[in-house]
Amino acid sequence: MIVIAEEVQDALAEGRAVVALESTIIAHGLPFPDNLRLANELEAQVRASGAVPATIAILQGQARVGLDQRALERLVDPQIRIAKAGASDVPVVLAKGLDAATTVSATSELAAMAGVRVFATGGIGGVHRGESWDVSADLLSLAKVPLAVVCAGPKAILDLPRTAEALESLSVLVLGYGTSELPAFYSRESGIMLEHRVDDAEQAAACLRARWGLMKQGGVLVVNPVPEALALPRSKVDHWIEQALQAADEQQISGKALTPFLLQFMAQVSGGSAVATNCALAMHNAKVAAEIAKAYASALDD
Ligand code: PSU
Ligand code: MN
Repeated sequence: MIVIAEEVQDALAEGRAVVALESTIIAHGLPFPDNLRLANELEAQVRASGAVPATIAILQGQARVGLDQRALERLVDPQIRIAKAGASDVPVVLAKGLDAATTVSATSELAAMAGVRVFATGGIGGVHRGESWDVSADLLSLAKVPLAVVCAGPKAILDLPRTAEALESLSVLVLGYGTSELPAFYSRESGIMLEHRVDDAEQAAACLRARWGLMKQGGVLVVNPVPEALALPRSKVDHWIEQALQAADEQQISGKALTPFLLQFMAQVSGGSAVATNCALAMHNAKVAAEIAKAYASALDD
């Protein structure tokens, strides 16, 4: 039920750097055709940075680790309207022979199963705002799976203070990458200070080795702020998020549909600048993830 692309298999067998990429950001997080372009550019970025990309999705009941162009095109095909699978949905999608884009939680668990140690995405899910108790399974997978997830922080549409507390309770190691503050996805600042900071890929890789080699602990969240040039001002973002949350409330959007709805609303209300920023931060994360994967792989050689 799991198929690892040959190129990915070879890299893993030879101990070379591999970076997992998720498919929900492609299928549900961004409009067409920006999504397909980003899917290709993320893979190219990982390659240019010296690692092998492994985009993960479930197609016809097979968990695929490493996708070809046809598979990427299937993910974004508006006619298909592919499902969104979190970790707990994966067995059903496999058993029924269905297609699904995988979220951070599902991607993490499949990546780890294949032997991949580093994963790049845009922003992780977390604790939603309000009193709904909508908490992303991303947090639980992070706690459980020995994988480094490189992101630009939890998505700004979330309750960031509660998400930061939940990460701490779950014993997820959060490493600021060149920052001492939790980045807020579209913006570089959140006002939430971090306990731990690293300033390069070698330092990050050393933390991974200590966490997994010695301590046998779970996931690491590497938070990498969006590049300055494309960061959006927090006051603007907050204003758009309030409008997005109000629209979701009026239209009674909840559960799985909520995150895609909010992101789509942000894309529209920002006149596309939220999409440009989302793509830029994901590209930056792919680069940093490849550097960390290389540092981790070469340290294992020593
Ligand atoms: N990061 C992005 N865009 C996205 C997502 C992350 O830049 O669309 C997706 C990820 O797949 C993440 C999911 O796992 O949103 C969270 O959804 P939920 O809140 O329903 O768990
Ligand atoms: Mn949810």
